[in-house]
Amino acid sequence: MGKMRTQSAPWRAAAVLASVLLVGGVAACGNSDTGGGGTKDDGKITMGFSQVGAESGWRTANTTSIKEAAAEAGIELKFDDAQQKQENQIKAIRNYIQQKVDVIAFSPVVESGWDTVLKEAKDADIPVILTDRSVDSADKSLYKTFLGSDFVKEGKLAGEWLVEQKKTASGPVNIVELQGNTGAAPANDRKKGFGEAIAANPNLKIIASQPGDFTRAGGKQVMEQFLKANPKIDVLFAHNDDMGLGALEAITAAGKVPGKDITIITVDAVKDGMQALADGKFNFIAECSPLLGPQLMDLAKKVHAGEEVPPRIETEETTFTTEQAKEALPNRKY
Ligand code: GZL
Repeated sequence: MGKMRTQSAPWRAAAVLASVLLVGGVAACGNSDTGGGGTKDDGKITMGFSQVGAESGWRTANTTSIKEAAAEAGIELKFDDAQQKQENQIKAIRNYIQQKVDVIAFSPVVESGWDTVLKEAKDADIPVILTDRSVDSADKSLYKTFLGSDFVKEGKLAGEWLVEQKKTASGPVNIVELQGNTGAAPANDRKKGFGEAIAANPNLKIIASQPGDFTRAGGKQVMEQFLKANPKIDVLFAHNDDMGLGALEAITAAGKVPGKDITIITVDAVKDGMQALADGKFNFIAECSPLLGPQLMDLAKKVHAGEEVPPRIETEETTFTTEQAKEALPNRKY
């Protein structure tokens, strides 16, 4: 500790004034966007949000919905894009805990490996809301609620449509499957729902299934491999539109007609996917709504106020055929 020097009266008054201003300044800074967090003096809620990434049209629409809804709700949003890496999400959540935000919300890129950081948020008395994707934590007290879709149902609807379409098939119907990123709830659950549904018709066989990471590039690359390795492919089931759109390029390059030589079923129903469906390049889409922002902000306010909320809130969704896509396209919000 440096030697403390006494000061004359005028200097001492100036030093006191300076220290008061400094403390006031730091306090003001502490509530700014750079840190400090917590409910702002004006009672504004601060939310820390960790997003999976920007891998698909669905994700882009989801991010837009969250940012617009936060602004609309007057919620201070701290937003992080994890580039599809769990370690980046864990880092972001720890930053939000340090900043003492009022609420943490995130879309877990994979189902497992969250208990430790969620326990840290719970110990810091910061409520957590899961949105879009869930986690496999046995301890349900680690988060307040889950807001999103029933991915098993989406896969089931896709499979049931195919069973109906192929009910008169006399021989094997070869299916290839483009999965979402390994370990992701939508990948695990869509695969489960689809597989259970097509079991109704033993002619329907999944001959190849690989992750395409929910991206167009991934869908194209894996579909190229499928086409090289399998001379007879009758159906593609892609866990999202973007992988299906990437696969279209590979199918066309292989001299096959998408939607005719190969039946294509996807999930999401984002605009580009709906256009492909309307054009007959896709044959069926199970919708998965990204427009979770307004509900998320309502939940954040309730959770912050200490109100009870349901443990799981599922979004309303439907399915589309080519004709239905033509009708729906003009009014699609995403
Ligand atoms: C589903 C969401 C999935 C979308 C993909 O809720 O997690 O991730 O289906 C997105 O398009 O990449």
